[in-house]
Amino acid sequence: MNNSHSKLLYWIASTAALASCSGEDKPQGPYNIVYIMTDDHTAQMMSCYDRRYIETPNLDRIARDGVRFTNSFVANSLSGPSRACMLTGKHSSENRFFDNSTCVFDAEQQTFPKLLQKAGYQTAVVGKWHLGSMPTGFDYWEVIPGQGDYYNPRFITMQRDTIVERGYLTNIITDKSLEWIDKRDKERPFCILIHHKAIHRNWLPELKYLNEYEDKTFPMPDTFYDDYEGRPAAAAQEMHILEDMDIIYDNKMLHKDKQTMYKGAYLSFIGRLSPEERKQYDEAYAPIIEEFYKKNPQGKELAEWKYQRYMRDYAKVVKSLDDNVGRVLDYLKENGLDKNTLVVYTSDQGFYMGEHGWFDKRFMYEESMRTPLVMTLPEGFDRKGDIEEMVQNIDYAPTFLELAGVKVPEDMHGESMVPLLKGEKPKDWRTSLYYHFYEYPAEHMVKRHYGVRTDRYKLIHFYNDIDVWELYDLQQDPKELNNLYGKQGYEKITSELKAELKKLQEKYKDPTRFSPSEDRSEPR
Ligand code: SGN
Ligand code: CA
Repeated sequence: MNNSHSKLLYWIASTAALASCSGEDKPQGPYNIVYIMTDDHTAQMMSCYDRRYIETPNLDRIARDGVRFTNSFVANSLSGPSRACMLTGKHSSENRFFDNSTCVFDAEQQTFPKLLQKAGYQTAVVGKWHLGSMPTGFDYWEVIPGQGDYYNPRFITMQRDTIVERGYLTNIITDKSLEWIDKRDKERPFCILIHHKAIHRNWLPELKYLNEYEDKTFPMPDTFYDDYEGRPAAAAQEMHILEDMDIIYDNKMLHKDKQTMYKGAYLSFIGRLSPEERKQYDEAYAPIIEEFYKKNPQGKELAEWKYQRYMRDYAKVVKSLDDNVGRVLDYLKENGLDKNTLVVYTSDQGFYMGEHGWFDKRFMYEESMRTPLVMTLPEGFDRKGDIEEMVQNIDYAPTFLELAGVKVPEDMHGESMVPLLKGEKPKDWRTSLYYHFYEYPAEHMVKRHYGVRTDRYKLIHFYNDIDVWELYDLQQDPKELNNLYGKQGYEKITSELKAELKKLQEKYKDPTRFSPSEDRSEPR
């Protein structure tokens, strides 16, 4: 597209944005979009959502100055699928990216960055991509290969070169993002996706924070010793802190005489450090390693010890992330961009911080179906505080398009959140959410399942090599311990939820039906 053509389209887009937000002193476009997404950062580890564990002052700034969504969810709790939902505004059934292990994102399909670009926006993505194919729809991109590296990380450039940068990944992603914003064409609006690897496994901290949180003892979640009664799919997972967390790879208890499944991977990750950096790293963990092997805890004592180590390392990685979000907010303010920019902070899904005894995600249960979502709004959008309506990651695409004054394509599944940001209470806002997880058999062994969630109930069907339904009353049992499916008194609500589920599967063109024999959802 030549420059004058793109400027014309941009003018049309901004005029439409103004018209759609008409009224005195009401929002004035064009708006920039800064979308910050982390990996596996759960709301329990953000102080604006949960005061039990750590402080995240910069993330809290976003919520304090803007809005906090209290019911934000994903459609398929896994990295690639979540990213595909976000880019396309469609469920996995229609964007065809079902799981991390077998799918490649069809880069030819419609995405919101492509539509923004057509409307004259400058678009960029920096950081984790994780979709198999290379990014399309961006004027600039620089992404990490696969899951990437925390230390002295590799990046793939637009010229398809793999380069190595020195430093800690979270800082470098922010540096590159701010550099691009700084150098952009200041005549046109922009949209940047800042995609962090933090807080993904195996939680390797920035060297300056190696000793952070070492004197802190985190409270245990009440469901830590869950026995999974009445929930065979929950019992079958392999994401248990005591049983599945690797003492070397995850908990960093490196020992020359000890072998574990992931020891090699761990050595290659920390092998990226320079000799001086490695010395600093080893010195931080040495006394902990020594004490651990001397004490040699077992059973319950080992489970609780692993939990504390996990919480501390995760918290350290969040600390660098929080600093870097602060850098972005400061930059926008110092450059006068805070007034016309929507800043979004979210994660590709939630995560277990010991609830049910687990780490990882995948399940449709609350901790992993939920994802944090806070935003600061451009001037004129006076909404403040909590937004309680149920939103899902398929809603970002229509939201950003409406904000840019671009018509939302009819085949998108999501709903624009713009009315919510304007403070409206739309009467016809959705009352149920659809969810479908496919990656099985695979790492962590969470069985395939789909389901429906309303504000009060959740109905889940685990299928494939199992045929189990679960029903929860989220008001009576928010921790989802008591499976009510098939229990007397719940027949009516069960059939209502099944009817709703069927409706959603038809709406989102997901061919899965209720019995595994009729299951035609095989993605491959
Ligand atoms: C890696 C991790 C898993 C994690 C998946 C998916 N293992 O395979 O623990 O569930 O990523 O995570 S690791 O040994 O490589 O750390 S996702 O967020 O990218 O979907
Ligand atoms: Ca993730």
